[in-house]
Amino acid sequence: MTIEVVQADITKLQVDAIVNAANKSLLGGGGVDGAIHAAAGAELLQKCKLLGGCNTGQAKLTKGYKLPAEYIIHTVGPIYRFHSELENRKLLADCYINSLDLAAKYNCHSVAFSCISTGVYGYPKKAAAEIAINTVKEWLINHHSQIKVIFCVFDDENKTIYQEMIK
Ligand code: AR6
Repeated sequence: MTIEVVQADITKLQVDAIVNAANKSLLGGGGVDGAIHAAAGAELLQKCKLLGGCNTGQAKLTKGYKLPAEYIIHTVGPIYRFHSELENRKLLADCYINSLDLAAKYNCHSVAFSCISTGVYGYPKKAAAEIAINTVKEWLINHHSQIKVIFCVFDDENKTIYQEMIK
């Protein structure tokens, strides 16, 4: 199993797929979503307009357009204050599961995840990292998968948390 932590701007990563922390409209926004739309170019938004949005916990795939990554997997994390603890955990885990299902379907060998819901959506970072790491590990084992997973951390707080937990 290959799991790595990399501190980077996810739009710069040369991987088969990057996972975007989108919102239900899939029409862009701030944070990592804004960075991805800016770097991928206007064609991404044109395509996203045809996708009909995406429910929380689900995922949809587009090409990477101007990005070095071949694909973008757009997933919608839970807005922390909107849900019970149990729902939050389930919805965030679903983001990782559904994204990996799509990555496998498109024969991706490497996938980089942003720290879904840990920015504007307010998910406590430690709790989110625990779910991200455990869900990914379990998925890789259950699917006997060789996909290389990169947790792309941006802020120093997530970097410290992930590096501690991955050890
Ligand atoms: N590369 C990698 N990670 C990044 C980058 C980047 N270029 N920029 C920010 N992050 P957020 P959310 C990290 O707020 O909480 C958007 O407006 C950031 O440090 O982007 O799921 C969407 O349209 C944080 O750890 O996503 C939605 O409306 C992580 O990305 C809403 O925000 C996620 O922070 C989604 O909120």
